[in-house]
Amino acid sequence: MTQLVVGGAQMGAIQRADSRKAVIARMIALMEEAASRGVEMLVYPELALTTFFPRWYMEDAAEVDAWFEREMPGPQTAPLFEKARELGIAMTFGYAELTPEGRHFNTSILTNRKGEIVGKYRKIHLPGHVEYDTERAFQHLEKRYFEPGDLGFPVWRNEGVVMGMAICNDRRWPETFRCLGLQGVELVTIGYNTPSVNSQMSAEGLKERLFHSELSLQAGAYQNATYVAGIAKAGVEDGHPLMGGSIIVDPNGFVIARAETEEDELIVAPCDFSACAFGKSTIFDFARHRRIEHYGRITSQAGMVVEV
Ligand code: CDT
Repeated sequence: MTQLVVGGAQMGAIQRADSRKAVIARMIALMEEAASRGVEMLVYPELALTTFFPRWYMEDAAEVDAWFEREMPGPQTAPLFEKARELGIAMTFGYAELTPEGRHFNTSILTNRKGEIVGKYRKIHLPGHVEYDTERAFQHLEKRYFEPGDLGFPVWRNEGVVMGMAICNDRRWPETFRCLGLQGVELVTIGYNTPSVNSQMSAEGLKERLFHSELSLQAGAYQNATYVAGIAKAGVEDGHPLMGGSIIVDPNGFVIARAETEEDELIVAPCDFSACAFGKSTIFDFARHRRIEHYGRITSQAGMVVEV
């Protein structure tokens, strides 16, 4: 029976002018608070080291690459790893990854309690668009700056728990959770940067966006009998609001910890991973109940086809 105290380190706004050093200092402060509250596994948001730069249209490759990390840990992030090692806290956080081959990914890594990287995930469901879109209230250029992840949806046994990662928009896709669920996942970590309003439909505001996020995270947890930690970068970044709403969800789909602010805020939940076994062996015993002979469309067809 494995138990871990899971923490969610929601982060408030990071302005375009903020340095990596200042951001890492905030992450370390959250980690120290987490240690004081007994946290053993700490989840930070997507693109945790910088502002959500895909809202800015850029043409200059050097300007774009300045938002990316060429090594992990690198000189700027090493203090975070050292602190994690010192405190014995496993962690996951997101960052923009530039590979030695010049490839760009929206990435998250997972470490153990010794500060060693044990897993890497590259975001698969990239939202947004490639070119400047005059029809939108603001830009969301993830498809311009990143290529879709090439690592699939792996899991790792980390500190005795089967863990998997997803990033932001991935949480809206049941395929994400099911790919992890089919590998016995017990903790799905998901960092996000979600604008508080829809750039293409002003009627969809904060209330609706928070609802959609919770709906997706709770459904993913329940339908795969797994804990889920969905952790925001929130607050107003250079005039652009990002929603909070970080939650930790149990394998029955209930929210067991919730952030109340749009600032740097720690949420904590003791998790007993033996609680995943009941759902996995009964209503969501995939081996007994899935009917894969009828699921061909899921992998053979991307877009909707109306034939009637
Ligand atoms: N970062 C990220 O993936 N954000 C998206 C915004 C969707 S609207 C383009 C999200 O799913 O929250």
